Amino acid sequence: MQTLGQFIIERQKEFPFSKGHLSRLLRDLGIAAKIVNREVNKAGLVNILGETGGVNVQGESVKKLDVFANEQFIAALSAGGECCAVASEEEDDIIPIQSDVSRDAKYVVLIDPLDGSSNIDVNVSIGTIFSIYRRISDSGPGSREDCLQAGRHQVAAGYIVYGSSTMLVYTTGHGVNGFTLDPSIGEFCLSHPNLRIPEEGKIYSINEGNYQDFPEGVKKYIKYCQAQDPATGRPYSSRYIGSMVADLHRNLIKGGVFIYPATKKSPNGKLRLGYEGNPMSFIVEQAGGKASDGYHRIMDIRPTELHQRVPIVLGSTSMVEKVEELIRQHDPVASNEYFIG
Ligand code: P6P
Repeated sequence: MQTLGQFIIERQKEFPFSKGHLSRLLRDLGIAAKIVNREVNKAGLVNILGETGGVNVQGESVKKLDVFANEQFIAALSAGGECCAVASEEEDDIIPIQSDVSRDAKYVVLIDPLDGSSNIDVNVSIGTIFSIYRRISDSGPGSREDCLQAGRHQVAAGYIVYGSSTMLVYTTGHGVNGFTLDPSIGEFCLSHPNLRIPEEGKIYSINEGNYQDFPEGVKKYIKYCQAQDPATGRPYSSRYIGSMVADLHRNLIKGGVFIYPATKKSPNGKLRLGYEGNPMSFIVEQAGGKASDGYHRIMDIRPTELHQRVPIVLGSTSMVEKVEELIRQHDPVASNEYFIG
């Protein structure tokens, strides 16, 4: 069984000019993930359930584990010496990192430390999502510009899903690999080498409670999924956990499409481009799937704001293309315009 550390070092050879900086950064994230996992697994037993009473930049009530996870990942990245700035869902602005150890840091990390936190108190899977870019600024602490790059410039992306088992899934642009935490040795071990998402799927994931607020094309797609057509395996199954990492991980393994569309109330949807849309798109594309906002490839969108929202359609290619076809047919003009390219 190969551990995450052994795998990272072995794969480092794919980057002939690599000096090991990205490898160390990925290992730093893996260490923080193990610490967060320990607390998530005992959340019901210690006083870290419930809310801090605080509200984060998204205006969402902050759960104590959110705060803990945010602190752990920022601490690991600050101490590791490979990261010059962090942009976190839990922080209004970027966290520049300047210390003796990070003087030559080459990377910035965008992170959702604990996604799906509304599920913490009901014991439903939650997750961490991260996205890594090479800095574009010269030196010193990282800048906002370093953190506002189009998703196609990511050098790595991944997620940790704290579920029936804890898994770390990541890509560096050479395919997707999954590692399962073996608590008996405290190591992430390679369990899902070269993950590929099925071209076809029979699962659609969307919060149908918002149906009345969806664009016409999305409504048509939901009805398409529900139609009786044995030749195409319909009706599909509706599976929606309300935790993006868990929903995406299931669809990555089994095939399916995850949709969080624009709505009348939220013309840019709910999910964030920097630390949800882009990293999950990188993983899905590297696994052979597709990721768009219904009109544009998500990873071609050039961000203008750290916490910018983006509509999301991602998963099995043929399913994403069906959603895009119906959206373009019934909603020919995007309700939002982005900087593309
Ligand atoms: P809704 C969790 O709060 C989250 O950010 C994602 O993990 C999840 O996919 C989505 O929001 C769920 O949103 O509006 O369906 O509850």
